Amino acid sequence: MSLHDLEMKIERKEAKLAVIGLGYVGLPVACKFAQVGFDVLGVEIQADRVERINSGFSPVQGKEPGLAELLNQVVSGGKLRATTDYQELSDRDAILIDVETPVDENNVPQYEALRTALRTLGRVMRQGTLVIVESTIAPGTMQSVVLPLLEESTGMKLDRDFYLGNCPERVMPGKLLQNLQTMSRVVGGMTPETAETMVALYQHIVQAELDPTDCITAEIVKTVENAYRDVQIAFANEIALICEAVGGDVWKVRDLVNKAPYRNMHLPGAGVGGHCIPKDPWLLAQSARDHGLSLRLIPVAREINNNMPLHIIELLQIALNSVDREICDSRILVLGYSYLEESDDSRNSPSRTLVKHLRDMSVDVLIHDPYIPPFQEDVLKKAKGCDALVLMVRHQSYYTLDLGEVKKVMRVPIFIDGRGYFSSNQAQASGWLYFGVGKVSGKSA
Ligand code: SAJ
Repeated sequence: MSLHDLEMKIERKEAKLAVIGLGYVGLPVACKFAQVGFDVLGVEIQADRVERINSGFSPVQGKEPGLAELLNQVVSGGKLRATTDYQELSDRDAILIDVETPVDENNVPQYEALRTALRTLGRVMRQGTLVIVESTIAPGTMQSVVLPLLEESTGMKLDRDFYLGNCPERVMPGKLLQNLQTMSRVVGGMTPETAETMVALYQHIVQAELDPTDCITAEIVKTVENAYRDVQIAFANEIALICEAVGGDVWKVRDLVNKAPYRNMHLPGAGVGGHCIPKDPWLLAQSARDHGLSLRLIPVAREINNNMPLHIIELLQIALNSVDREICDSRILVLGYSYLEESDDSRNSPSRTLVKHLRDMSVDVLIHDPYIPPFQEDVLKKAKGCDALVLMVRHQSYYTLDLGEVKKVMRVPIFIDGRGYFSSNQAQASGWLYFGVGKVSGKSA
């Protein structure tokens, strides 16, 4: 099929679509295309997820407004079906790939899932198919990994027998469907004509700007937008450390700095978690390394942010020593285990790092998190006999805590504030020994 014929089928919503990888990105996009009337096949290796989806239930945990209802609607309407069998891809016209692209402990990108998906797809893909990689990949990966693998596994030639593009996603847990519809997207095609056909596809579900470009630009934009955020957060964290040292309050400083035009100082805090921000800067750095360029700013920003959970431990040690207690003899309650407020997603969360290090120091650590089942028991109960509360995530429910009541059950009323939870005068009035990231520490409240 020619690209023009494919574009006509897409415009008439007659094109048969597939999404490989039904995770937090693939599932919402499969549902959205099904909702507007496309026949969508979801291919997923986890049989239990396939079964759950075909029963009309969303496997995505956490608060995702509208997703469960939409999934049930499109599955029962026969527009979305999930399978583990790649063979079923043989009648598909356009195939989106949304598999994980993690980095290993040395921050080297791991493309096993992507390679497997491409090889398996290549064995069954028919002539004239459009393949779109939505996963976040290091700049240059489309040319150096995706294209060769597809040509090798299909025996076909790009732009003669199949078409290829890269359209990175911009979703955020808690707003998956909303972001999908309202965020602009970079649409990278291996040729301008392919990019235009991709725009014709995405405009069925995206109500924001679609920016056609080439693949290398799409790959760079995606990794840069997250590296930008990581560097900005690292800057805020370094200013927090300066404020602690010289006696300032970083939250007050940040508010006033951001009154200056063109300033946007991010939020300092207990660290940077999730599956995007800690990873994507390394994808960018890998491409630079592949071209003999060793970066400085981006890796240092990663180091600063990765160090923040350890800085929380430093604050804890200062606080405990100020009341002649040793950290190894203490009991600590960590408030918040997910990587982000109002989420149950704890991937790469700063709290994971904090808890591991504290337990390695023989500290007795308890965890509370309103969204993560093992940790949902009442804070007042968990705080009993503790020597410190460490706030790591700004879950809304922590604002309703009666800290006066909590203080009564503590052995020592130390509050380590990792997220600017208290304003300074609140700390003074509430009777806690308060130490906060970016604040003058040790003020007995
Ligand atoms: N964080 C800070 N300071 C900040 C902002 C975030 O310490 O100023 C921490 C958070 O506590 C969290 C981590 O960084 O641990 C990541 O937070 P995030 O708000 O960036 O949330 P993510 O990881 O879900 O980021 C995603 C990204 N979206 C995509 O990759 C498509 C990111 O580019 C978006 O900016 C972000 O969602 C968003 O806010 O939409």
